[in-house]
Amino acid sequence: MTAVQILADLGLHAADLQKGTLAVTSPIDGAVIARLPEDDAASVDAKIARAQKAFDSWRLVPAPKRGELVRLLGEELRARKEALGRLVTLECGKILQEGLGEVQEMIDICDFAVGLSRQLYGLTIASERPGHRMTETWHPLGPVGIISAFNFPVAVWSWNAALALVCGDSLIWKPSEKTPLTALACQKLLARAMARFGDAPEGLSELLIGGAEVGEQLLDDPRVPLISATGSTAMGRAVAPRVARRFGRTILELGGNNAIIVTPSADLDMAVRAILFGAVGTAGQRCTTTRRLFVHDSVYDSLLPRLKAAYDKVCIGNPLDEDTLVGPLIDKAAFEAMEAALDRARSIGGRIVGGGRVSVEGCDEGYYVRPAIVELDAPDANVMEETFAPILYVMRCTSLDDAIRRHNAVPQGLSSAIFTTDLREAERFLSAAGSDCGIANVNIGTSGAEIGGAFGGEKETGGGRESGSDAWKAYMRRQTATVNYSTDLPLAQGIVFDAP
Ligand code: UN1
Repeated sequence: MTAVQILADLGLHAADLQKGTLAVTSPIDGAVIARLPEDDAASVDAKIARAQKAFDSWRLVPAPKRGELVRLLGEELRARKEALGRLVTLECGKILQEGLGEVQEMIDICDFAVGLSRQLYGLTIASERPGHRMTETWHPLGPVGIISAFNFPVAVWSWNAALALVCGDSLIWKPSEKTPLTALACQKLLARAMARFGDAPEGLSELLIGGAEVGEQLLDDPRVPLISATGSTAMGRAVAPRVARRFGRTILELGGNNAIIVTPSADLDMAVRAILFGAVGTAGQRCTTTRRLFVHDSVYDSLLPRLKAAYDKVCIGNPLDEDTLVGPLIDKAAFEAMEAALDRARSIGGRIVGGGRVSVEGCDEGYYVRPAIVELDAPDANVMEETFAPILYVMRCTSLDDAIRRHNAVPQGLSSAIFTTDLREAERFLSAAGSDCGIANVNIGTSGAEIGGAFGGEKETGGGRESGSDAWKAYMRRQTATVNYSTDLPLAQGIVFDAP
C-alpha cells in the first residue's frame, strides 16, 4: 500500500493535503508527506462555538443511543484497521504491529464505551429526613478538549472520545503537530459513523490543527470545562495552572519513569522478554516504557548477559518491514536527547552498551538508534528524569525493601512491575507500602496496559485516569438531588427555623 492509497482508503485525498503551512514529516525517512492548513484564532473560536452548540443537543440524546454512534465508530475502525494502522506507522514511526495494536485498542475502547452507555449509574442515598429521597446523578459535562501526543496519535484520542461521546459531551481535538494526519483520518471515520447514525449534531467533533498557540486558546476558553492532555511533565506544568485559573478541570497523562524489579525467585525467561518489550518497544517512546530495572544481586549476573543477548538480536529498521522490532525515533531532537542522556550516564560512570545512530537503507533522514543498556553500579544509583528514547538503566539491589524504596524515589508515578514467584513479595509490591504508581503489575512488564483498567499515574505523571474502570466519571458532572415527597419541611442537621 502506498501512502496515497492508505490516505484514500481513509477518505483523505493526497492532493488536498498539500495546500497548507504545517509540514508533516514521516520519521521513517524524513519525507514530507503532507502540508496542512492551520487553524487561526478565529477558526478555533468558531470551532469551539460549534462544539458547544452540538453539546447542547447531544446531551439530550439518551445515553444508549449515544452508544450506538460509538458502536458505528467501532465498525468503521474494524473495517479500516489496516489502513489506519499503516498511517500510524507512516506518521509516527512505530512498527506496523504496534500501529495495528493501537487501532485495536481503539476498537476495544469503543466496545467498552458501548456497554458503558447503558451503565452510567448514579446512586440512591439514604436521606436523614423522613419522606425524602436523595440521589446522585451523572450529567453530560460540556465540550471536552483533547490534547494528544505523537506517540499514541490515535488510541489516546479514542480513550477520551469514546467515553466523552457516550457521556454526552462534544469533542475538540488538538493532536500533536507531529501527527495531524492520523487525526484527520480519525475525524473522517467518525464523520462516516455520524452519517450512518443519522442525526448526530454538526460540530460534535472538531479538530484543531496547529501549534502551541492553538492549544493555548483551547486551554483558556471557559466554554471547555475539561481538558484531557497527554504529553510531557513540562507540558502538564504549563497546562494545569492555566486551566485551573478559570476553574476548568484537567485529566493529565504526563511523563513516566517506569521500573521493573527482578527478585531472586523471578522466572528469568519471562523477565527477559518483558523487559525487552517494555524497554525497546515503540523505540522507547511510550509513557509506559520500562526505563529502570532493579535486579537483585543474586540474579544480576545471570539476567544481564541474557538481556544483552536479546538486545543483540533486535532488528532495527523500517517500521513497515515485518521483521523490524525497533523503528525510528520521532525526530532529530529525540535523537539528540538520547545522546545527551547517554553522555550524562557516561559522565557518572555508567557502563553502556548500545546507543548511537543506525543507518537504514533508503531512510537516511530517519533517526534510527541502537537501544541502550546503561549499568549504574553505585549502591544507591537511580535516574530521576524521563528521556523519551530506548535507554534502560540497570541497577543492583540488595533486598525488596531497597528496590521498592528506590523504585518510588522518583518524581513520576505511572507504571511499575515486579518479576517474582514469591507470593509474599508480589503482595508487598502491590500493598499500600509497595509501588506508588497508578499501574502495578506482577510478572507482566510496564507497558501495554489493557483498556479495561483505569490508565494513569501519580505524582508528576499528573494524577489523571482515562480509559476503563470508572474513568468515565471525569467526563460528567455530578448532581446530588434531594426530593421531599412529604408535607413537612424538616431541615437537615435537625435545625429548627420556624417563623414565630
Ligand atoms: C502512552 O504511552 O501514552 O500501556 C500510552 C500502554 C498503552 C498506552 C500507552 N496501552 O503502553
